[in-house]
Amino acid sequence: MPGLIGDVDGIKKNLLHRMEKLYQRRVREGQAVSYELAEELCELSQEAKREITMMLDFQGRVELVIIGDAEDLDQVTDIYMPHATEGLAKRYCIHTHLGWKPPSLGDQVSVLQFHFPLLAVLMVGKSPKIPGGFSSQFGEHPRACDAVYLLTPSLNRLEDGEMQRACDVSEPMTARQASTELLAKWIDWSEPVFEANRRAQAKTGERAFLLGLYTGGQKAERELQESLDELGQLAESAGGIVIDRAIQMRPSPDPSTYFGSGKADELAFIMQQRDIDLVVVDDELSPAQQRNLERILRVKVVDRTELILDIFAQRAQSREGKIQVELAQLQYELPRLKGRGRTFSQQTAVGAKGGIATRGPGETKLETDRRLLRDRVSMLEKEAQQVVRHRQFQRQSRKHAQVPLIALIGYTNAGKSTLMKYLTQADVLVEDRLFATLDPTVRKLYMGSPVGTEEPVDSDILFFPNEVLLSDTVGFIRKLPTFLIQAFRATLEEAASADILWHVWDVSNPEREQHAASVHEVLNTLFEELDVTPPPIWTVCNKIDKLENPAAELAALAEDETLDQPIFPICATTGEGVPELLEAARQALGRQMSAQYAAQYAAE
Ligand SMILES: Nc1nc2c(ncn2[C@@H]2O[C@H](COP(=O)(O)OP(=O)(O)OP(=O)(O)O)[C@@H](O)[C@H]2O)c(=O)[nH]1
Ligand SMILES: [Mg+2]
Repeated sequence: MPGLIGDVDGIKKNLLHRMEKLYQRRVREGQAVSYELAEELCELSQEAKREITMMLDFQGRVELVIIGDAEDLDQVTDIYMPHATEGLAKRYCIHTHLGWKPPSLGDQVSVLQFHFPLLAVLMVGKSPKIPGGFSSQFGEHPRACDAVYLLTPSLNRLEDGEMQRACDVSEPMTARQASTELLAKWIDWSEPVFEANRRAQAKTGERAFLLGLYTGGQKAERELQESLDELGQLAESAGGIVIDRAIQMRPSPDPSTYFGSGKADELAFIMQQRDIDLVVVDDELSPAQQRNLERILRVKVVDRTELILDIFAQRAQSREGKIQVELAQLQYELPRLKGRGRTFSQQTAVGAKGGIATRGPGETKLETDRRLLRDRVSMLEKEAQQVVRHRQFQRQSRKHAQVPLIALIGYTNAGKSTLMKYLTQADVLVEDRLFATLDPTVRKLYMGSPVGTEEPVDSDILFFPNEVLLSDTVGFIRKLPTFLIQAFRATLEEAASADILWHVWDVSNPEREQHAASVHEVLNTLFEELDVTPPPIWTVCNKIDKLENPAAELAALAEDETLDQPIFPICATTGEGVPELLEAARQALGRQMSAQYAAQYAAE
């Protein structure tokens, strides 16, 4: 027996004693509310001027008594979650409302959130409209408990066949009437309500809801929608199922809750209604914003960064990749460690397997203190430095052996790995999802004889490279947080040291300009940090097979002065345009190597 929980300050001793005795009460098995218990609860509430919440098991035993405003029942979850496998299910709740307040949307959210088959709201006070009291209408003597509402879960079928959960609120009834209601009826009904969506779904995965903030302007709205589309792809890449999205209008983010708490209850209700497991916010949240939003929305909240990190954690295979991802995750988690207990009833349904944003450094991170994590960070940093050194060494031997490097870079899903595969038959992963590639791959590419074209060879070129190395790495995305760029430094440094960068660009994507801008932004940050002269960047316009009007669009691209020159239209799946790209690389590298050779020769 946990004792009384909540705000008991200033309550008189004899009242406290009576409250403690509530634990000895029992509601007859099968009955929802007993008249005597309802009366006692209302009397105590009225005298102590506190709301009382009571949790009972299905046999009618009192499990928990909470004193004070338990609006979001936070404490209840904290107490139950550690040892209740199915959360608060298999319990129901009786709750008093002071000041003749009818059930709120928050009460309805609780029914759905905690899987209560029933929540009884007892009105405390006197009805201002009915002289003599509410019960008197029914020929009863009005006493402390004068009106009871029963809240129960129910289901609606939407047009597309999806089941949507709802909460039915009964007409008010007297305590005597409520005592004739059978709990069993609600228990039998509630299970299907909570299970409906999951069983109806062929696919399994966490149900994600996207939230974006609209700050104004027409362009901003389009960008927001595009960014949300991409966020949806990210959520799906992480293994989630996107259920819906919502946009909040605000001139600027609220510093403590990001979205502002005005519509909180409404949103919290939608989350329960649609059986949402996690809310994904299209921006970077501060640790406090994230915590507050989780409290308000009552579901797990992750931001864009966390989602990206989660995908990275799933994909990283190589030692290097794993070190970089863990480092990034720890750096993200460190400021968020304090007070972030993720205890949502729904999470436990999938939690065993580890849901989105629960993978990675592991559950132990919550128990481990910051100091240990800092130690881990510095250890990983050392390892990462070793990777950097190892890479530097490799680079030197490559330079020494005069094997040039071409690095593929570009937005995620642009087709980098497809091109790599086409050119080298490398067994690399090609997938229509964001961040398919995470671990860097380097393959040899033989450049033996001119391929395809018959262009006149420059007299400056003394020889051509026999082979080059081609590297494929992690793709970029908009709003890529700088600490992630830093964590992936070893990989990106490799690209920065290349002799040519092929910026693979999906020209069939309507957001291609935004994509190119994001790629340039990441590259600029990188070059600035490394303080190196950027290698020449070529624009490789991929997926030309998907263009509706290739001739006109390619002509326009060729004229576009904002693009890095030269420009090569290609189709990485069929190889169209690839010979021209290769031949140009062969010549450029031949010219570069010949010049180096000549300079060296002159010096000697
Ligand atoms: N139609 C068409 N599809 C392509 C072409 N090139 C690549 N794709 C497809 O685009 C998707 C992404 O290709 P990937 O090669 O995995 O892209 P990536 O740039 O390596 O992406 P990340 O590894 O996620 O950064 C795959 O479904 C490819 O089959 C192309 O020229 N035409
Ligand atoms: Mg790839």
